[in-house]
Amino acid sequence: MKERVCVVGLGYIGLPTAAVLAARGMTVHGVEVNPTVVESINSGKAHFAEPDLDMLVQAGTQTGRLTAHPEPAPADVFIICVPTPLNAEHSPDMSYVHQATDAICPHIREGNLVILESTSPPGTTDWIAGRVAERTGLRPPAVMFGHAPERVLPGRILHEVVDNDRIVGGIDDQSTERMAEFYGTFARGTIHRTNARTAETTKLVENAYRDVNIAFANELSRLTESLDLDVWDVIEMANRHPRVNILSPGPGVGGHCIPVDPWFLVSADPSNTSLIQQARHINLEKPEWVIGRVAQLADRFKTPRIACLGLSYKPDVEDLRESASIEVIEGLRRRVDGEVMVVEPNLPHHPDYELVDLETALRRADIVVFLVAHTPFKRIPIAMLEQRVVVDTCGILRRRIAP
Ligand code: SAJ
Repeated sequence: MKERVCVVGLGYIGLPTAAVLAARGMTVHGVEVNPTVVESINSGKAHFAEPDLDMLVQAGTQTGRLTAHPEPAPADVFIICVPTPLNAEHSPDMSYVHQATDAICPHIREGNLVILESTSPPGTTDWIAGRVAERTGLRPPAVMFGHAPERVLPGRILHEVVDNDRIVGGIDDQSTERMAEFYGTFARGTIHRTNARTAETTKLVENAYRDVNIAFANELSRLTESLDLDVWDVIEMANRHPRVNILSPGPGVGGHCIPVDPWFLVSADPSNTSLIQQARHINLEKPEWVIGRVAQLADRFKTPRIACLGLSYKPDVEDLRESASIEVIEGLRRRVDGEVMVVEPNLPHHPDYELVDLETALRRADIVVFLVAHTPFKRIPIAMLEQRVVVDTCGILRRRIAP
């Protein structure tokens, strides 16, 4: 018999997961606190852009296997996919996980599996099991609990939900086995079994690893500037070594995960995370450094016209979460007495910025600042950049493709 699944939180992870499970024939009861999102999903539309998601949501709602509601319902498997943001002190705000746990408690029955997919500090799955026991009287092994971190890349979510390797960590062996069986019904990647605390920590470590490595590249971009060298040349040459693989510098680190998750490790053990903390600071300072450089170049012009190319947090997506480009653009608007034009080919419009089309911006600009390596920017003919001061924070000139 196909499982009944209750997915709590229909955001960037919950909705694609719910839609994939429905496509596999499961009955999915999605839970979302935002009524507009509930309405949108029930009418067959995703509330954010992600390749192929609309199609899958529409198919799920048409077959009746995917429905969205304000409240949870009884199910065989509960999946918690709610946000775990940072609070002002850089420690995790677990209030949504706590609310989601309390909301599912009245529906939990013996034999159920409760999965936490939200990125969480070590020990959260144990906390959920404790809370459920307190509220329902049901203790493991009567109910099973585990963490399965999501590791999908925005822009490729539907592929990666299915194709990525999965880590499943239960609070006991029975929970781990049950999770492996559940993920095995729709995941094509290898399923790696571990315990809940290891799974929770692994996810944080993956994103901290990326942050530390990007910080290294960002530090190199400043170092090479002061040595009057091209950072892209240095990285390209160094990466010819068989055991060196340096990432790319940029205007800063954006998105909802990499700038956030390392703090969860720092908050779990501040005294043993000095490298992780330093990397965070290096990446956080990068937009200000870019602003300073552009402002210095702008001094040459009476009323400088600056074209900022790219607003999203990474290439070829419309996602603006924690975008370093926005920080740079805001800083330039404050610092430079001139015109700051914003180009973002992935968005039709933006509430705060009047978007300028690429050609107009290039024609008008004295200074061109590449902030995101979007594909259309890689096609800009070099002749269109002549006579302009170019600040290339993301290596566009390196990554050019023939128009
Ligand atoms: N960036 C650089 N230089 C690089 C690579 C990235 O500056 O060489 C910047 C990007 O421009 C962007 C930020 O880092 O601003 C993050 O982009 P990303 O593409 O590296 O990662 P995300 O945030 O889109 O997704 C990450 C992924 N984690 C890892 O690759 C370890 C994804 O697999 C996770 O599922 C996701 O975080 C998440 O939800 O945690």
